[in-house]
Amino acid sequence: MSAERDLLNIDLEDEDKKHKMKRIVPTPNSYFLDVQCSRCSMISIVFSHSQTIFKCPKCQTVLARPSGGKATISPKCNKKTKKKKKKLERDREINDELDREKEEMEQEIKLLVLGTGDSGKTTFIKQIQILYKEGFTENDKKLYRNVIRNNLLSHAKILVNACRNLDIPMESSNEEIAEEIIEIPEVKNGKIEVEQYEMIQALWSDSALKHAYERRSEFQLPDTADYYLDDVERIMDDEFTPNTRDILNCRIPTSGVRLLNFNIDGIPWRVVDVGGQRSERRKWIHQFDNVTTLIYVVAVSEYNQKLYEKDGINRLDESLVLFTKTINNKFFKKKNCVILFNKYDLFSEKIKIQDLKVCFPKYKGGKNVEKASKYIKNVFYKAGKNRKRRLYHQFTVGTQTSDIEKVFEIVDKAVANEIKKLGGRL
Ligand SMILES: Nc1nc2c(ncn2[C@@H]2O[C@H](COP(=O)(O)OP(=O)(O)OP(=O)(O)O)[C@@H](O)[C@H]2O)c(=O)[nH]1
Ligand SMILES: [Mg+2]
Repeated sequence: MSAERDLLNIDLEDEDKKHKMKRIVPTPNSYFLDVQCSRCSMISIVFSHSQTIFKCPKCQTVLARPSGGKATISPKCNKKTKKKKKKLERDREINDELDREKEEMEQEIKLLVLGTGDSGKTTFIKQIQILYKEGFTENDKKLYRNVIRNNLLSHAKILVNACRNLDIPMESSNEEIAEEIIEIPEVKNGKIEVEQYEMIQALWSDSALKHAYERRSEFQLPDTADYYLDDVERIMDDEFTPNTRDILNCRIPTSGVRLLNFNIDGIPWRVVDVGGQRSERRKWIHQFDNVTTLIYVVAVSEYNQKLYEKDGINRLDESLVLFTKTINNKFFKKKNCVILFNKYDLFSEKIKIQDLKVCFPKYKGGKNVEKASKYIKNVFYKAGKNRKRRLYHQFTVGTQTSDIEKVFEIVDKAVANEIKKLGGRL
């Protein structure tokens, strides 16, 4: 008699169809569950009706105890539902991603650029964009065109107001124009009417505005105002596209934090730009981790100017106080720092007319560029000196690319020294 089925060679697929899935333990209704340890957070699989004490394999905390029926899960040890488990997995993935990013960041050279508002930090970053990246895109240029045209309008308004506040009379024919200019709101798409440009031109050729411009240390006017006011015709042209110099001279106060990644000889660098005005400085702390070298920008030409944010405070004084506080912060106590004594072009012109004594009463070098520069350098070095780090410096004109190229030779030295201090690792 032939067997209907070959019991020695069962067809598993066939067999599967005949039997329903059976519970391993038919009763009671038991299952496995994930339990998170309250001490070390490790998750273990626990049998719901465990008949022995179940301990966390990592830290030996008791996770579950037998109770005759369903095991009792220890208080504070969380049972993980499917939903919670998914969330946990997601959190773990995010954490892994963050760890990976952190590891990458630890392998790159990070420069943090600090300094008071208007000192030239963003200009330094723009120069990196020119030197180590592809410069400015068409989109950047469009954006800057709008900003430059609005800047032009706002410079004219500031000067008109200054004439009024400083009692400098304008030509009578310009009084009416001045009235109109003040009323023009900020333009959205950079489109200023031809008549409005002509009004700006007429006002700028008035000796009153030039006189107010000479007295600009008594009010707030961007340093590059004359650069644009001298070139109204080109800027008003429909075809106007800003060139590199126009963009370097353009002023947009930074709000928040801006990062720029670039490569030098295959090594990744990251430079961090922050806003320097008082209200921006509380955001700085979030950038203090993993800094390789600090770049501190001081506008030396500000020695006779007052702070934009608070009247009565000398800008160079503010920069020195901020430098002292920052460099002695626990994050930077052992970090090398490169100080850029910026706006040297404006400084060397100004010092011929106004003594550095207005800012440093003890200074005795007179209206001498070299002596005044050396004095400022010494004051900053004295504030930042300690045996655990090196200070480097350079007098710069931030808008000149060749100056910033030289700065990078110094930054290179500071970074190399930092890496050496850390035994070759970042
Ligand atoms: N004449 C002259 N102008 C400079 C120099 N460096 C920067 N500027 C100009 O100074 C203005 C301010 O420069 P920014 O780089 O925007 O200053 P910042 O430090 O980033 O300012 P915040 O973003 O407000 O902190 C811009 O109009 C620049 O073109 C310099 O060395 N000489
Ligand atoms: Mg800026």
